[in-house]
Amino acid sequence: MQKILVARSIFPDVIERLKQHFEVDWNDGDVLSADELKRRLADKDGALTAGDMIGADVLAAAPRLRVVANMAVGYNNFDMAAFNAANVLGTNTPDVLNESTADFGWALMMAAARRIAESEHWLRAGHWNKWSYDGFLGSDLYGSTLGVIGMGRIGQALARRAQGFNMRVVYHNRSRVAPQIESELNAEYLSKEDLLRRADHVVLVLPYTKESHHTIGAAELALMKPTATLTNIARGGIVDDAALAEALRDKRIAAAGLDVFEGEPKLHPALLTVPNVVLTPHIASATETTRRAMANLAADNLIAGLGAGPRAGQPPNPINPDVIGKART
Ligand code: 8YV
Repeated sequence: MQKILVARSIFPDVIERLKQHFEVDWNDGDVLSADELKRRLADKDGALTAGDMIGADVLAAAPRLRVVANMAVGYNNFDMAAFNAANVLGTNTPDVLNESTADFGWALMMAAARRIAESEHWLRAGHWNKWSYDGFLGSDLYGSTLGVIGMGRIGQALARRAQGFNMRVVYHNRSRVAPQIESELNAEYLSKEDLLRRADHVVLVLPYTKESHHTIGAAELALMKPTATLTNIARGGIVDDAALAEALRDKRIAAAGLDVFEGEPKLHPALLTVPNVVLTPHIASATETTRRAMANLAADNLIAGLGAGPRAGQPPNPINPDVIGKART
């Protein structure tokens, strides 16, 4: 029987599914250190990960490893050049999380714009003793301009919701989306700089790569309106968190909503000192239905990638399909 490592705690029934095909080594505890990950992968044919860093060193320590299934759509934790060099297949879990993640982007954006977390903290601290006309004034979403940076599947799901709020949609992406999608979403393509100048609410939904590192830094924040909000549901590192904390402290933008952080689960300490930011622990895809769908899709990918189950050899979401069928090097 082939051996796999499930590197993270996941739904026990998904582990049971995997056990029908593989000998399963399940890490149901704390996140494995790099050394422990290498040690546990040394005799494995496959792995199921969720954000664990898999680089050339890990692949070298795991000479039998042929498939790594990430329970995430983003796979910046995989060094794909190393995967390709070693003929290791990487897979991800796109689509099943689009709507939940788009819903959450709206929740964060609305919480930031309408100061929901900030006012709740104030209330809980016992400060509320009278209604006041200017208490926690925020900015409107209805009728305003939404700026989406990263118009992929989640960006499009987010933009679609803007129609109910009578918002103009402007977007920036590596390349323009098809004219039909632009007209369906009523979305106008802009340069990043023009988008930042025009949008009332900016949401980041782009993948993290070397190129997208610090897409939003001090220079970009300076272009935004002082009444604008910034929401990051993409990846830590896309925003320069130190620069953002400063901009929030100096009220150069009104508020932010952040679900992801550079170096998470650690946060830049300055973010914890500014009130006008809503902070959540990377939960944009976290609904019962969606996380189950992601876990099962990751399992489907691993099972098929390792040549088992009804789709043997044809995993649904290969990131680097060219390596399928090639001998591990
Ligand atoms: C994951 C995510 O839950 O899919 C992604 O890219 O950011 C989340 O949905 C998280 O990355 C853990 O793998």
